[in-house]
Amino acid sequence: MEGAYRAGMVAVIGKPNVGKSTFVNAIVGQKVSIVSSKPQTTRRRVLGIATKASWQAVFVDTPGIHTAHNQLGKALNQAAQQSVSGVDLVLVMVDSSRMPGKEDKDLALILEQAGVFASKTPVILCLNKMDVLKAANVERCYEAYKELFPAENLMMTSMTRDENVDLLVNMIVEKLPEGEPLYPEDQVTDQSMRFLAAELIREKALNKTRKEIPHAVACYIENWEENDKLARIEAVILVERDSQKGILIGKGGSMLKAIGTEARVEIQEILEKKVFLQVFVKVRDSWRGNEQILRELEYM
Ligand SMILES: Nc1nc2c(ncn2[C@@H]2O[C@H](COP(=O)(O)OP(=O)(O)OP(=O)(O)O)[C@@H](O)[C@H]2O)c(=O)[nH]1
Ligand SMILES: [Mg+2]
Repeated sequence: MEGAYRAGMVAVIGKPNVGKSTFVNAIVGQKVSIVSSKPQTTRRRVLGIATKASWQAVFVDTPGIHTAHNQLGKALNQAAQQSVSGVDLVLVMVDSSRMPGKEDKDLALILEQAGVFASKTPVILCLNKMDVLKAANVERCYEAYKELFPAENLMMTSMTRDENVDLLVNMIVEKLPEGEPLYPEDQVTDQSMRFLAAELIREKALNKTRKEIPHAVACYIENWEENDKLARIEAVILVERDSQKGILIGKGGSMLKAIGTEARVEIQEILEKKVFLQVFVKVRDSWRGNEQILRELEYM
């Protein structure tokens, strides 16, 4: 006999760059939230919906919690903190390849203040990136994180090597409440195709740039025309300085072309039709400190 159907909301929370979005995409089976090696990749709450024969888990991917230096950073932290309330389970993810530092301690405090460990909502601590954790440090690291985040359930994983991810999923599913699916079975996210397309362009830009540039990049869709056979999309990459614009455009436009080509291929796959994508670069001084622009970008 099969058990009852389980369905629930799971907040995925942690510092930037620990692998939260990588996990959510892996479970959903599709890229719903962009991933990069740069911290603060995720900039708003993104739902990733995984539906199976006997359960549905609605993951709330969140921006990494960090020490905020501007309006954008504050908005990111706020979006993440708000997402721990009203869920059925909280998954706290850490980077197990490093010993906990100040940002981990700050995060632990934030979660404690939000009542995460004291509430009835189950908490799972996921120690990710075990593939880069030195064998000699395993025990020390494990104990240090366990002490900092007093979760009743622990799992060490490697998302990139697909190690223990299935065990983590089992652990999650058995804690979900019994109930009907919350979303239609073919829905994988709450993000619009427009937003996802802009995010994919930003992802390519993040992966090709270094230092301060990834943080200074935003992306939005300026125009979108679509029929049965094709989509014509005009997108804008926003930066804060002329020098950043120069880097994003590249020699003879080569960088922008590469970003556009890579993004177009992925957008085409999702839309299942031909895509004409034009990307422009615009400079808006200090947009990260500008509430109006943050709202227009839907980061607030
Ligand atoms: N070595 C290793 N790298 C990983 C693992 N999981 C994720 N990564 C990498 O870590 C980087 C960050 O991954 P993301 O999924 O974007 O991290 P995030 O926690 O969503 O980051 P923010 O959105 O900035 O909060 C990417 O380069 C991933 O490929 C893992 O298990 N091992
Ligand atoms: Mg992310």
